[in-house]
Formats: sequence, structure tokens, C-alpha cells
Amino acid sequence: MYAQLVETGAKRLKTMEEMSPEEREFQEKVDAETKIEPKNWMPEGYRKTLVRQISQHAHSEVVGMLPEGNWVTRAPTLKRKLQLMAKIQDEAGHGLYLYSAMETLGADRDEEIEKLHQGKAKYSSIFNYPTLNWADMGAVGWLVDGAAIVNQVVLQRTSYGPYSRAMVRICKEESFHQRQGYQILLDMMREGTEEQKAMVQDAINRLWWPSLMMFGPHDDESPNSQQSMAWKIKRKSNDELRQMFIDQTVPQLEFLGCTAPDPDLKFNEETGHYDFGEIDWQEFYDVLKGNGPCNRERINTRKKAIDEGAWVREAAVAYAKKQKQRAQAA
Ligand code: BYC
Repeated sequence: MYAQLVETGAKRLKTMEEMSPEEREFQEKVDAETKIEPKNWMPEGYRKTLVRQISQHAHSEVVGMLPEGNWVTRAPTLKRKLQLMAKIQDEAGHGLYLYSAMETLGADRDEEIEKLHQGKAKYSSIFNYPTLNWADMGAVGWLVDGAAIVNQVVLQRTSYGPYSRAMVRICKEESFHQRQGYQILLDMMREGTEEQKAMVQDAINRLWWPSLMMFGPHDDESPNSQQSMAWKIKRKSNDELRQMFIDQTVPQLEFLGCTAPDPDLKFNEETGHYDFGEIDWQEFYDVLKGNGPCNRERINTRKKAIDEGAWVREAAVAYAKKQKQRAQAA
């Protein structure tokens, strides 16, 4: 019934009656679960919201390679090194599908990446935390990819066709990532020394709360949710997804024989869900403002990679031009 935000002092969604015929037809299509495709008419706000979310999602995949890249040379065995490299390459691939999905909305990849480098575009807060020991590779795979999957499984049903289709493949790969992360922790807990077991608990203690922050602010503090839910860009709210993640993760935590750094975490017999403590939102917003432990390091590393890779891109373009000229001459 309500589907587009209008300014009325307090923001509220436009009613169907208040919409233009094009907006109404668009909303009816969304309500009927028909996917929106690149050449279809769409409200400018819908396009902008998608460019914002998909570009941030792509930036997260690419920046998300850095905390793991830190451990490639120090992986404990050849098998672990190969698995970690495969995972990191998958994240690069996810970034590429997502940038391509974003380009179908008329956005320019270089411009969006430049916004990231200037600190104008966000990426997931979680990647601003350091990865201090090998158990962090397990905890990132299990908790961070685990949280990402909960969010992304639902995004497979997002209303924009190219985004939804990109999510299908990404989710398959994320499942492997989550599994390999959990296996690292399981092996350390089953076969490790006391010191290695302590490393696992330490990694969980540091990454638990930041993983819960990945789902974004509470629903009533989330400025984009109401409109994104009406347009079915988002299919479940930030708080619903966070609860789903907790409910599926706590039994896995118990199976590991570890604990969460949350004294309020407890199964609630009445609701059938786990109750949990309040997130430190001050920390969340500080990280978003660029003041997390690794924000500057992450952006500087990305800028350096772009600068140092310029010759590769130039060579690829020159080669493509030459090939085209040859094909035209033949
Ligand atoms: N971090 O109104 P809200 C991965 C921002 S990577 C930073 O709720 P929305 C992986 C939000 O952008 C997976 N910023 O926003 C890769 C907004 O700011 P703007 C990454 C956050 O968009 C490598 C403001 O806060 N997944 O899997 O409706 C290795 C207000 O929030 C965060 C995705 O990107 C945050 N955690 O909902 C391993 C999923 N939370 O833009 C693993 C796609 C909120 O208005 N994205 N903000 O200035 C989404 O589903 C949604 O964008 C969010 C936020 C649920 C994240």
C-alpha cells in the first residue's frame, strides 16, 4: 500500500494514490514479485538505493580480501594456504559480479571506487578490525561469512534481477567459506594445544560483536530500511536477520566448546529465540566514521593496489584495442 518515501516533516512512504502512474505500475510489479530488469522504468530513488547498496557490497568484498590476505604467507599447512587463497579469489570474483550488477544501473565503476578511496562510500564495518592470529581465519570464515550468508540468502529474492542472480552464485561460494572457517576452529579445538584453544576463544571474543554489527543499526534507527523493504530490495529487516544469525550460530558455538563474550546471551523458552546483550553502537558509528582500528590502513592499501595496477589495466586496454583493430582489418 505504501511504497515510496515522501518528505512530510517526519518521513513516510507515499500511498499508491499519491504515486504517479509509472510509480504505481512499478510498485505493483514489485508487489507481484516480478523482477525489475535494467531496461525497465524505475524510480530514481530505487536506482540510487541499489547503486549505494550494491557498490558498498562490492567494496566490502574487495576490502574483505585484506584481513585474510594478511595470513596467506603464514597459513600453517599447504592445504590451508590453498583453501585460503581460493576463498580470497572468490571474494574478488564476488566484487566483480557486484560491480557489474551495479553498472547495469548506469553507475560508473571507476567513479564508485573513487568514492570509496575518498571515504565517501561505505564498506562493511567488520573489515576494519585486525586479524591477529591464525584462529582469526577460522572465526572470519565462520562468523563473518556466516553473517554474510544470512543476509545474502535473503538477497537472492531481492527485486532487482541482476543483483538477485549475482547473489545465487555468491551464496554457494560463501557456504564453502563458512564451512572451511568452522573446520579450522573445530580442528584447533579438537586437536590443538591449550594455547591454540585459547587462540580460538580469543578470536571469537574479538569478532563476535563486530559480526553482529554487520547487520546494521536497529530497525528503528535504520534510515533506509522502510523504503528498501517496500521496494523489496531488502526482504528482511536488520534486526530479523541478526536474530536469525544468532539463533543458528549459538548451537555451533556450543558444539565448538567455546563461549560468546555476552553475559546476556540465553535461550528464551517463550520466544524460541536467543536473547542477547546490546551492541556498542558508539563503536559501530565510530568505525563507520573512519575511526576503527584499521580503516586508514585498509583504504591506503586499496589505493596503492589501484595505483600499482595501473600498468596492467593500461596494457589490457591496449591489447584489447589491438585485437579489435586486427579483427576489423581481417
Ligand atoms: N558497515 O539504513 P541502514 C562478505 C550503513 S562482505 C558499514 O540499515 P541499509 C565478505 C548503511 O550503509 C558482505 N556500514 O542501511 C567479504 C547506511 O549508510 P548510508 C557485505 C553500514 O543499506 C570478504 C547506514 O549505515 N554484505 O561477505 O538499508 C570476506 C544506515 O543503515 C553497516 C553486504 O554488503 C555496516 N555493517 O542496510 C568475508 C550486504 N550497516 O549508505 C566476507 C548488502 C549499515 O545510508 N547490504 N551501514 O550512508 C545490505 O544488506 C545493507 O546495505 C545493510 C545495511 C544491511 C548492510
